[in-house]
Amino acid sequence: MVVASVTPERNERIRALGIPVIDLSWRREHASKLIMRACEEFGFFKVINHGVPKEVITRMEDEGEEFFSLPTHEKQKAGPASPLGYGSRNIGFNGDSGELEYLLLHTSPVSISQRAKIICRKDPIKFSCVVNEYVGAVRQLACEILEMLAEGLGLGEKGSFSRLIRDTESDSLVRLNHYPPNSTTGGNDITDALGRRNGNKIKDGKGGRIGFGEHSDPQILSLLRSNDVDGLQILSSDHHGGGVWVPVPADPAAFFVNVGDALQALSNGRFVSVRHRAMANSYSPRLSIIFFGAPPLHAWISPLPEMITPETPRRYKSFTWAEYKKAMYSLRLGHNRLDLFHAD
Ligand code: GA4
Repeated sequence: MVVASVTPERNERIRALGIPVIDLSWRREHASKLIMRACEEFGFFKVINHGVPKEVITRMEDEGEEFFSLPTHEKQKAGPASPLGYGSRNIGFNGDSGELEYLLLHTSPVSISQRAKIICRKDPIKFSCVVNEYVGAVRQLACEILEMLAEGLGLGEKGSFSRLIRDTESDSLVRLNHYPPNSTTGGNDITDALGRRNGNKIKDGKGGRIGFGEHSDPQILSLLRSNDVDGLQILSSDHHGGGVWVPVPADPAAFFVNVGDALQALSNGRFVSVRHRAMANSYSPRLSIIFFGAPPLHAWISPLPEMITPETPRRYKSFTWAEYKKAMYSLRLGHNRLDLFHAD
């Protein structure tokens, strides 16, 4: 397995200094330099003063909370996720599962308004407006970050990455994940909010329960925001070539940004797609909302010519986003799928 730019130093730094925090009100060149560094070293950082209005976030969170508080039979009308719609425990199509329920939506306004009729019978128009507004604001933030990365790389075209997710045919998704608190009752005959029977949980080897298993995001850039409940962890390498899970403390006022597989390929491995997971929390419900910025299905993902040099020869083949999606849906969640696209 080839792990791009993963060094012991990277792990040391993240443990000593914590998760990189970028304040978008800083001078652009300064913020841009730090974003570049975070994407090269960890593929992960946190942004504050990001410009997404608080009310836009609150309205989206309220819609999510309202949906997940519906009776199970009502939520199930919006499922099963195939892959879009309401899902409970099952992730993808190859036997992965987690301790969560979720709503997975395509971000095209047409798709949102069609889904809204099933997800929110009470007021589908309001639901569509809230989701469109959230997606618009977060997509804009993602584009700004991608433009800073293009500038940082010295690319002639600052829209080299962002144009892919600004495209009206972009295959971007938005996901609402609800991790209910675990039943605190002992014994094996208790069924909790997800219909789980005690004893049937995936553990991390240290007694922690995994809510959503280890994986990298396939898209270009993901922007995650959660309520004040911890759970997110990112994988960082240790001195022995193994991995160390670094917990990411919740911060409802921030967005957590991670590089996806497609950006690793476009940057010829300069930016790294971070592996991450979510732990299940025993005490409080966790609600996270993730925007996955993706290219159109027909778009070619190919290392940018500027990124191919005698010192850094081409690392990935060219592939379309549709081809990559086909591969990802045929594989397990934790698969290092980008390895299948290495240049010979
Ligand atoms: C991981 C990132 C996103 O949540 C997601 C997931 C998708 C799904 O839940 O349908 C996948 C997973 C994710 C990667 C491998 C495949 C597809 C589940 C799975 C086992 C929506 C995405 O785009 O890829």
